[in-house]
Amino acid sequence: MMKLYWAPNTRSLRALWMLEEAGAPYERIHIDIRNGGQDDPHFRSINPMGKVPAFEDGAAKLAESAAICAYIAERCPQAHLAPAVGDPLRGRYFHWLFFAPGCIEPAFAQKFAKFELPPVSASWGDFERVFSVLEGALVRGPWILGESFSAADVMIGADLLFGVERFGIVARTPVFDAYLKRCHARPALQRALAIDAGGA
Ligand SMILES: N[C@@H](CCC(=O)N[C@@H](CS)C(=O)NCC(=O)O)C(=O)O
Repeated sequence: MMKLYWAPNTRSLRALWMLEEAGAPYERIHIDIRNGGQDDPHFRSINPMGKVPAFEDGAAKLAESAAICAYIAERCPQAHLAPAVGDPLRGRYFHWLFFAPGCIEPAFAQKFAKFELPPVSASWGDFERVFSVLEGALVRGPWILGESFSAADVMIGADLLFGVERFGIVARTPVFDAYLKRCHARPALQRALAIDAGGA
């Protein structure tokens, strides 16, 4: 059985949402990161970083939200959460899946910590570039790849949910609002948010 190591109101919402989309049975294990739960040796053996989400599937152990989402998409092909190997759309799928940790995360950090780097040398450019590029990619919709929802939407959607709705650091635009509305209409996200709100 797949096991998700998780804590409420954290980046593990992404993996939780993804598992709910996949529709396969999984066990959810709460790691109390606000009280040192991340120091548990078994948990550290899965993620030496001591961060949630982390994931176990038999002998497979991994962490990093985007990697977990990609793994689940392949583990549960019946849920069609990634373009098939050989489909040209798989290029853009990887592009946006990696854009979330590679560009959105550092853009958030830049905004919170208020630091400046030359956009030419910063790997994400800068905050404004990241969200204007993302908005441009979401104009067509309904999803980041067009018609098909994928693990990349879980990563992008969860980041916009935090950036726009919870932190208010990403400006609301009609494009982001419409995309988030479509995300919220998904029963899997509704279930994940309900679990998350229920706490441990
Ligand atoms: N790069 C990781 C980041 C995960 C992360 O930052 N998790 C935070 C909660 S949002 C955490 O577990 N913090 C506990 C700690 O660092 O001790 C991912 O994308 O999954």
